[in-house]
Amino acid sequence: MRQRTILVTGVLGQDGANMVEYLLRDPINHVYGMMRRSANPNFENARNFKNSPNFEFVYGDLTDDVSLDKLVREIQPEYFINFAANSFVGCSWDMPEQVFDVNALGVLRCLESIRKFKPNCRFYSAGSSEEFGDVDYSPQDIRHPIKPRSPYGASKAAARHLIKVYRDSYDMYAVHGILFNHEGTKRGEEFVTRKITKAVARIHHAIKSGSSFKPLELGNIDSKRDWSDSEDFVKGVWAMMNQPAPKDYVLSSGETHSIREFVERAFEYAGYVGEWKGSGLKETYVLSCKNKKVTVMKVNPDFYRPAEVELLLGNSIPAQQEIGWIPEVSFCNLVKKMVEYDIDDFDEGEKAK
Ligand code: NDP
Ligand code: GDR
Repeated sequence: MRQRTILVTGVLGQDGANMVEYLLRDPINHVYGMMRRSANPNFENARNFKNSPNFEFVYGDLTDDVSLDKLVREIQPEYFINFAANSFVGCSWDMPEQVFDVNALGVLRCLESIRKFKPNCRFYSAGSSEEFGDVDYSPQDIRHPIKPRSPYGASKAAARHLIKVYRDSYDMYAVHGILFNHEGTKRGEEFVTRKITKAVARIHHAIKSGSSFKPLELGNIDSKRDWSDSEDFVKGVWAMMNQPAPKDYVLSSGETHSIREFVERAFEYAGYVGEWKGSGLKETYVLSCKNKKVTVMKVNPDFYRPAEVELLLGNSIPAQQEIGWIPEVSFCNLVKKMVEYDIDDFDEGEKAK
């Protein structure tokens, strides 16, 4: 059987791993998963595919054009899906140069490797709703002005311009999907959704065993995000890569919810009813539990950002109508799935966190 060769970067991260799992459902696909060299790589997200005969790990780094040239020259991929990035907005003020090097120049390096060694390879660039920043209108669509609020958002905006330039200049099939927040059971623990569901699991197990626990600490609980499931989104990314001609789309759920609401739903799915007490920096979330009031969340200003994106709400109707992408997992089902997974998966070593 003829095989289709696909290079996926960021393969140990959330989207890269979900994309590989999705692609390997079709035996025509042979997937090379690029990882960067690390002293202690975490293969947790790759456990379902790392031994698949249609999958191979390869080393590469978006900051190293030699490695990218070598991979594209030798593998000759038909598709190059770039999920690798420094993806944490919160730390992008602390290391703006590194974020730009990986997220913007990294995309340039990928485009150059493709231009030189496999010009008909289809390329995906992982754009972000953070490019919209301080938004002008809701819901945000593909025509919304680019107004980033963080070095991360600015780096993704730069990548978006590069994609357009390479598409126009070299007739390359390159797309820059504008994806709103997407989560799941492979989500990194520094992102707010997973931080909450991991804490809910930890607190739930402590309450059950009658032991003490530290409350969850969060920053701005009033910002609003348009959250979806990463497993839904990788299908939309693949659809974007398989159009007759390259065109960028927004993927989003079309609903927006505050962090505060995510906290409420997460404790609710663990079986608790809570209430908000106090305000501002003194605000807490308190559960009624075994006839006692227990504080399970408090505000910590250390988690505030120098500039915040207050509201994101995306319009993915064009993607649904034109490339047939259908989101399947609702906000409530996403929260429920993450909470149940983290409660079941809870390991005693996490008690200390
Ligand atoms: P993750 O942070 O989970 O994964 C990013 C991956 O990139 C990690 O595996 C990381 O490797 C790898 N990486 C980082 N730097 C480099 C480098 N210099 N060279 C090679 N690999 C590198 O992100 P997600 O899976 O959530 O996101 C995928 C992409 O989509 C990212 O580009 C992100 O910015 C973008 N995006 C994500 C959204 C979301 O809500 N999830 C929304 C919109 C855009 P390591 O494991 O070694 O750290
Ligand atoms: P975001 O995701 O910045 O939207 O970027 P994150 O989960 O980090 O923050 C979402 C919102 O929650 C607020 N918040 C906190 N965030 C974190 N991480 N930790 C906290 O303790 C906390 N308390 C409140 C934040 O201020 C923010 O308003 C994600 C990433 O996946 C990007 O790579 C991607 O491009 C965008 O989504 C779309």
